[in-house]
Amino acid sequence: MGISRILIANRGEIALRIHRAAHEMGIETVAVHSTADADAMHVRLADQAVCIGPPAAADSYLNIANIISAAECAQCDAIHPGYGFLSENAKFAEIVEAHDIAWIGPKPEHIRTMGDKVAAKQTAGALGLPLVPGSEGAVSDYDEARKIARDIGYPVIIKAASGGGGRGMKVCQAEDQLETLMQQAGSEAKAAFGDATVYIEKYLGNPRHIEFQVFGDGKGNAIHLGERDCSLQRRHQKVLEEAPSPVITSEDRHRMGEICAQAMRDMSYRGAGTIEFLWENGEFYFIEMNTRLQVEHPVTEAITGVDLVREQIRIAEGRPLSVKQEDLEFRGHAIECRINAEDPFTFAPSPGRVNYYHAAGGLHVRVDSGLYAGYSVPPYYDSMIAKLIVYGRTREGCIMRLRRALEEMVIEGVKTNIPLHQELVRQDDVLNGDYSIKWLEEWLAKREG
Ligand code: MV4
Repeated sequence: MGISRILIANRGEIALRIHRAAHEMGIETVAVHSTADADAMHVRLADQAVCIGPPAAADSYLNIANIISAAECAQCDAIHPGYGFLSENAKFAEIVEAHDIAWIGPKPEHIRTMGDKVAAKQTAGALGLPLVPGSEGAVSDYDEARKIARDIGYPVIIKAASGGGGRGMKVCQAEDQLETLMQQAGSEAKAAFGDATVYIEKYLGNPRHIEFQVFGDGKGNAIHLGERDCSLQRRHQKVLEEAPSPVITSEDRHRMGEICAQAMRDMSYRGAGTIEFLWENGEFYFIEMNTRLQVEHPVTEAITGVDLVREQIRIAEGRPLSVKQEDLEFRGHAIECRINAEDPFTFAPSPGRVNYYHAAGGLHVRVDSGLYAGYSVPPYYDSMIAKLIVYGRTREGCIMRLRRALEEMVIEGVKTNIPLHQELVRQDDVLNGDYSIKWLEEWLAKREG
């Protein structure tokens, strides 16, 4: 069943990204937008646009009834959720499918399972993915918790089953703090997610964040598209991502990638997925799976040549994967810089009018952004306003080109973190690929002096 009109249930650069893939396939697009986004580029480019509510995301981009109404009124036969907002809402996916609208995303049951971190870990373990040592499921009993912690050894980390993105985690250094920290983690999780369930893992002190991109056709065929290294983060917000990881060998890529792809075949996974690992001392440890397209997907596109959004749409149409594992090649190196409207030192958001905009260009330089001169960055949403993605045959060449591209980017009227990126790509540790998940925050602390 071919798709002829997609409702894009998102905003900003990802809405543009989806529109572009759709139009290249001869598919029409319908944008939805809040009143704050009436002048946004995604609204201008789409074939039609429907206002779905006031600025607050809860009333617009998260308003399921209004989005479904817009899809029905505009006679859309598919919905793409992008990332964030409703992209990992299993209930929304079910509602979309119940309206006979194709859901450009994973099966609702898989979204639900992976959204529960305890169920996700159990599923991953059963599928043969290497896990962080820890409790086999949820832990509520303190005696049981003490036993598990003694078994795996301190320090341990207590995580919320409904958490993710780093929220609701407590590191416990010794047994005398275990009960207190479990109580705290449980009540914080209850307040934040309405679910006090927690589990325990060995705390890894200095790992890298490495994630594998996977795709399934929903019928038992699946592939992996290699890994991305997303270790450079501040407060669980990724700042710069690269593919391939500077520390992963070709042998490890093929071995772990194949384990991931096989896991997806075994569960008949459908659509795009990302399997997240912590990597320490040469070992991979599964932590979570994301059942959506990710912000950093372009670095994978750059080194594989595969259009991941086109692939998502094809799969939603019931077509097979367009590329076989044995035909996939990982070539060269790509780096993405997330450009945010924020103060490069205090990180305070900096919404407002963009007086002047000039995007970098040239060979192997891609800018995904809805910015234009005269656009006002609204204060209601995420501060990411552009992604700069640069490719090179070698990592060194990629970094030299990235420095050049960062020099070319001009955004005036709002503060951006471009100066931060310019400094970052001149640090020896970054040049050497010698960084863990702690590097960026430690560097920022030193930089403040
Ligand atoms: C961990 C960990 C250390 N040990 N689990 C943070 C977000 C969530 N996805 C998992 N997280 C972590 N889990 C164990 N057993 C350290 C982190 C973590 C982290 C992970 C990835 C990227 C950045 C991070 C920053 C702080 C902590």
